[in-house]
Amino acid sequence: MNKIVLITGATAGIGEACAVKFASAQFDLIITGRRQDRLNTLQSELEKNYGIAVLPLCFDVQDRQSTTSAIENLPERWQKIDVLINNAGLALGKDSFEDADMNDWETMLNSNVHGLLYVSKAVLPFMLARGKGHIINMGSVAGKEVYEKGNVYCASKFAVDAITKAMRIDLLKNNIKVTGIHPGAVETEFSLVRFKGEEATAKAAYDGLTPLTAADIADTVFYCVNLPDHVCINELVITCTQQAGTYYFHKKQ
Ligand code: NDP
Ligand code: 8X3
Repeated sequence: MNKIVLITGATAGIGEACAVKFASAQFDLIITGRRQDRLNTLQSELEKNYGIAVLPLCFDVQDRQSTTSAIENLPERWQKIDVLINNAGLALGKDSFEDADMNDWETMLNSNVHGLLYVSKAVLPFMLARGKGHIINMGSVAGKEVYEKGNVYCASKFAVDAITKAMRIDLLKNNIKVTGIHPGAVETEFSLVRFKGEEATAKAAYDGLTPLTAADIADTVFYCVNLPDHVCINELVITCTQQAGTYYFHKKQ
C-alpha cells in the first residue's frame, strides 16, 4: 500500500509542487485548500499522470470546526497518514507597524499559526495510534530574522519556528519526526496575495533575482521525508544564491 501524505495549501505554489513531487514517487495524497476547483483539477491530473489515489478536502484552516471535522472524519483508509506538510499560509500587506491593517494581522495569525495548530492536533491522533509519523512545518527566513515592515508576518513565522521546536521535543517519545523548512524568496502566488492582486508590485519583488522555485522547496521536503527512520532533519534554511538572510540581496540591475 502506498504511503499517505497530507498537504495543506496544495492549490498553488509550494504545496502544489509538493503534491506533484510526492505523487511522482507513488505516495497517495490528501490535498487541501479553499479553492475546490483547483483541488479537483489537481486531483484529476495527479491520478491520471501517476496512477495514485488523491483525496481533496476543501476547508479554511482558520476555521477550527471545519478543519477538525474534515480530518477527524477521514475514511479509515485515509487515516494512515505518514507525512503531514503544514504548508498553508500567507502574508498580507507589507506596511510599517503604525500603518498596517489589523484585519491583515488577524488573518495571518489565524492562518499561519492557529491553522497549523488545528491541522496538527487533528492529524496527530492517527500518527500516535501507529507510533510513527513525520510533520513538516513551512516556516520562513522571516521566522528567523525580522525585517522592516515584516512585523506580524515575521511574528507568525517565528511562532511556527517555536511550535516546530516544541513539537519535536514533546513528540520525541512518540517516534514522530518534526522538521522546519525555512525558505527565502520563492516565486509563487505568495507576493500576488501579499500585495492584494497588484501584479506589478508582486513581480517587482523578484526583479534582478533568480528566486527559488516551488519545485526547489518540494525537492527539499521530499529529501527530508525520505531519509532513513533514524535520521531527522530538524530544520533547513534555504535561499536562492542571491539572498542571505531576510534583507541582504545581490540583485542584478
Ligand atoms: P501561494 O500563495 O502560492 O500558496 C499558498 C497556499 O496556501 C494556497 O494553496 C492557499 O490555498 C493556501 N492557503 C492560504 N490560506 C489558507 C487558508 N486560510 N486555508 C486553507 N488554505 C490556505 O504561496 P506559497 O506556496 O509561496 O506559500 C506556501 C507557504 O510557504 C506559506 O506558509 C508561506 O508563508 C511559506 N513561504 C513562502 C515563501 C515565498 O517566498 N513564496 C517563502 C517562505 C515561506 P487557497 O487559497 O486555495 O486556500
Ligand atoms: C516569505 C519570504 O522574505 O518575503 O516568507 O518574508 S519573505
